[in-house]
Amino acid sequence: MIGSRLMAVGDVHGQYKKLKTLMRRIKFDPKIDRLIFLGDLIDRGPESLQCFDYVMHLQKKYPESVIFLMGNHERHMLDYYDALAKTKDELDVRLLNRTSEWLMYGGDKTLPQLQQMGAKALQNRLDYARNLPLYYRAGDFYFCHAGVDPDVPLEAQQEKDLIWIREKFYNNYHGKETIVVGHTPIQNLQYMFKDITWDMYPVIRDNRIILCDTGACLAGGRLSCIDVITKYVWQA
Ligand SMILES: [Mn+2]
Repeated sequence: MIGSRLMAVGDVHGQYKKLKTLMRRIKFDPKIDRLIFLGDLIDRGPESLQCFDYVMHLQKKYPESVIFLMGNHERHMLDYYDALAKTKDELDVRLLNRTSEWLMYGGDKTLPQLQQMGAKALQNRLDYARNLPLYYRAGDFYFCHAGVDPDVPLEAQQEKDLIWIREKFYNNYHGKETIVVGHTPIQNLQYMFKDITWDMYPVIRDNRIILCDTGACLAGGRLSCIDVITKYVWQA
């Protein structure tokens, strides 16, 4: 289709103003475009719930053209509430640790917002989050939050890798599909890889990886959207 775009948006992390500005700049047309949010709408930023709700509503309105992928922060939120629902005897160490981890890694910004909601509204959000897809495929493009295990075929990827993996994927992926991810801000990646300089733009690697998290929640960071076909970038 002429003029149609296949766009990915990096980690938003509660930056609602940037999200709204970005959406104005993209001029998303649900009739011809596809818009994939790579996960981590919540945590760290002040308006996590607004970001989550905005994308949830957009996705429900245009289920064919808007995709909201699970990030490790959405999973963290779900683990927190799963742990709360268990009795002390049922609680295993993993879930228990996840509750404190979530608050440490930015959930402390999201939790007060969720606590102010009615039980039904909260349940609504959690049910929606629980059903978020882990990946989205379009032709030779594969979108997920963090990356894939390079030793495993795309069809057999596990959730823990799709939402958590870092170095093993960046260093060893050599598949034929282009993998489009968020997860690690490019500000941090430049410490891992000498050949990456953070110039505020998404990074396209030689081994067919497109990194879209430009640290919207960090000082000087931006929220980025890239059309993976033309490589055109919009930012806020
Ligand atoms: Mn993130």
